Amino acid sequence: MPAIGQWQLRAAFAVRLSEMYGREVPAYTTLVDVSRAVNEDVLRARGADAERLGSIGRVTAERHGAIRVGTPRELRQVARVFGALGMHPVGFYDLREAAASAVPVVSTAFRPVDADELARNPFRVFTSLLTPADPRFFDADLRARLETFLAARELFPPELLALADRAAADRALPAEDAERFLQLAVQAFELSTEPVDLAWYRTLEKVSAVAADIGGVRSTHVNHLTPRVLDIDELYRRMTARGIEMIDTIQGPPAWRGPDVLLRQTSFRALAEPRAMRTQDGTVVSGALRVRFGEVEARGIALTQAGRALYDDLLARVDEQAAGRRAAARDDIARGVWERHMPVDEAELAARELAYFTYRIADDRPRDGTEPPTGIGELVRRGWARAEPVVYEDFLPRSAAGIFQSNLSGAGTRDNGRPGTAYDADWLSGAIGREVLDPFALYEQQQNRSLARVARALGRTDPAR
Ligand code: OOG
Ligand code: NI
Repeated sequence: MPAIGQWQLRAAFAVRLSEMYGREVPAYTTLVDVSRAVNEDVLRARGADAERLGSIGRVTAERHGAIRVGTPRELRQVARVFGALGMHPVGFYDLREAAASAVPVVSTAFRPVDADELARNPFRVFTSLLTPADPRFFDADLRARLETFLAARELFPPELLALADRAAADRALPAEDAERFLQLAVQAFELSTEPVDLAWYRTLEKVSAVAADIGGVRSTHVNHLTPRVLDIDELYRRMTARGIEMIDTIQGPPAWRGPDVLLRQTSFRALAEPRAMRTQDGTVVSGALRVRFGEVEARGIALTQAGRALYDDLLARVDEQAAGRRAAARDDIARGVWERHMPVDEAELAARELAYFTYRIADDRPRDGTEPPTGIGELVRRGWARAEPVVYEDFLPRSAAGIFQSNLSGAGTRDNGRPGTAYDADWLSGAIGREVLDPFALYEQQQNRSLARVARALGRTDPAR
């Protein structure tokens, strides 16, 4: 029997997770259907241009999931499961700081990192780790109870982890083992039918709905699964027309006439889901919890550090001008700010080194013996090389916090008078036991490699820039 390679495992896992989640949250299936319809319409209307940030095949299959775990030990196990699928931790997000309400987690995203792996299947999972040691949210007593509860549960069966380690070591699994691995992996993220201890859940919920969702139950589950859409404004209109109540904004950059950068996301709150609950006297009753949601996203061009600083600065200006105004007014304000300060085309983004591109030598470059110019900008302008935008593969802390908050049942409580526990990418690397990669470094490397290839093709030793 042929072995199943890592990217095939990743693609199969994404499909099966999607089927499972569609059974659990039917509105997700609607979202996927509407996304697909919008993508087909955009492709028809814009032709090849619609595929500038990824082939329609990639975009249609593209999903990100979100999961939440309680301890570094659980996170290390998650890393083994995703490592089997060729996904590595990239980026550090501190949602405790990005959110005004109580979102006591720090996060990373597991994703493929090589361009060809991303092209094959870009499946990624935003993964959050609870921070019981942060005294702004948990007092010493609650922290101790929470840590004891978490230490006693098992999210991933040993058989799954053993198969994951084999897949990572061999970069593949024999077909039969692959089947077993996929079954166990999907199962690990299903909503459990085990009764929820109601008193314990409510205790945590008072502090934070996210804390209850993570530490109030003895298993984990997919929190949401997000399809990618080529026109998120149109998607928003169509979902609203179907009577699905969306949150009142699209997070991230505004819709405008210039290039799409980074990430735009929006969501709706899923319906309450039936969950068995154990009351204080031990009886099991049927209850309902409303913690999961549906999210959709449109991806744009990856920004450099300078581009990101510009983005953050523009957002701050929009905040200032939009303070106290309605959400609709904010969109107009944001568009105005973008018009004044954001480059209106890719060429300017590249020239000012605000965004990442990959370059390749043009097939139809001049062949009449003329000497090519120096500098990648000139090479592109005079038809010697082509620039293709690098897609943003990561997340935005502020949008993530916004999505978290807009879908919480209550703000929870936080005591900002106490100093928070400091965490950063290094700490998270230690907790996972693998390096949390820097997204900027990954994009930069991709761009630099392409520049080196152009230089080589022109018989030069220096990279083209
Ligand atoms: C994760 C929220 C962040 C995104 O797309 O920004 C996220 C969560 O709710 O667990 O998924
Ligand atoms: Ni998400």
